[in-house]
Amino acid sequence: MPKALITGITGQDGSHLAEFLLSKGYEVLGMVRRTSTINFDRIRHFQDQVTLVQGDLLDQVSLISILEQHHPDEVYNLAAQSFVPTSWEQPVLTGEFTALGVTRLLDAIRLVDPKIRFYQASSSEMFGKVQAVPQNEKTPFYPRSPYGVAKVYGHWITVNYRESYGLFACSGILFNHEGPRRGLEFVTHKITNAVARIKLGMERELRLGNLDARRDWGYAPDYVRAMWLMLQQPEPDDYVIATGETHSVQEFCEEAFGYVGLDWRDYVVQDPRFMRPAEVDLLVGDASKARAKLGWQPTVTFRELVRIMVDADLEALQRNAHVPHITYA
Ligand code: NAP
Ligand code: F7E
Repeated sequence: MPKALITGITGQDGSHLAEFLLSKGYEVLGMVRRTSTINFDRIRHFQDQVTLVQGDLLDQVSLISILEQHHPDEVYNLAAQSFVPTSWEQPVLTGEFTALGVTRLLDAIRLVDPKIRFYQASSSEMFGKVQAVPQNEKTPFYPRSPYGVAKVYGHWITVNYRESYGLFACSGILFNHEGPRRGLEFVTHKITNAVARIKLGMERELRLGNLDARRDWGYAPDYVRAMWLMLQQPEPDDYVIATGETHSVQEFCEEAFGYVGLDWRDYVVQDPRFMRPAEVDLLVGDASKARAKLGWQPTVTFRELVRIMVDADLEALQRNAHVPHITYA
């Protein structure tokens, strides 16, 4: 039975990847950091099928100990400070987690077992102020936030450890991917949650920032499948994972409000609080390499994604599930 370690298992992607690997017959280890309150909402339904181990990307010894004690065959590094606005407020911490954390983990692998296959969660935010449209593996990076800068470091250190030490290390350059488990502060879930609340009479408006920003939004379960496919190839490599379609935040609003019979213009208010110091205006990925080499393609359209998220939010609110309000920008 192959064994995989997932850092960031409590996050959106970590929870989907764990379920995917369990369905493939893997033994799954999930690294979690110590918190005063348990935050296992996304993994509770399969928690008894995985082994949770304590560790932190800030603490190199914890990473080495986990590898020495559990001997995984594959390591998926999904842990990061992943919210772009927070990276301006906490740029040094973002660099520690999202950039140097990758080196700590790669070095632990190099020291303990260089045969381990490694996946790094790189991001379309690395393209930032895009130098070509659409973006592929050869497009130069121009990050626009401390988060994007940290991810560029994580990408290149992954490539560097592959070239320096021969590690089987892959960087997946994933464009935005969403679903009902997305954090509520990200724009898609913020919108679908507000649509559900407004539809149910629990809220009257939705305050957003830049409505013109365009993103290539896919469905998270499709994207974790691509991570696994990368580690099953004969050679390590880097891949763009994207739908190839781009939509604006406004179009997302139109689709989500329209689905429940509302006009977004009656509810959406633009609020400068949610504008960013530097914006990524347009992302659209070219995943032809992943299609050709991994046989990967998305299965959920933009319209289906919006509907899946609105339905899930309506359902959760109607059964009185605890759906928290967003408390920060
Ligand atoms: P997410 O929901 O924010 O999850 C992040 C995970 O990282 C959480 O489990 C979090 O643990 C953990 N974490 C944060 N700091 C840590 C530390 N110092 N030590 C150990 N664990 C730590 O993010 P996601 O959307 O699943 O994304 C997964 C990865 O893909 C991230 O690296 C993200 O930057 C990258 N990415 C995401 C997208 C996307 O569209 N979703 C696209 C491209 C790349 P807690 O639960 O304890 O906070
Ligand atoms: O913003 C605009 C905002 O926060 C998308 C992370 O997973 O994907 C994600 O980063 C767009 C931006 O995601 C609001 O200005 C308008 O242009 O949902 P987001 P992101 O910044 O694209 C990449 C690939 C990652 O790697 C990241 O980890 O929406 N926008 N109004 C807003 N965004 C937010 N959050 N809130 C608003 O009110």
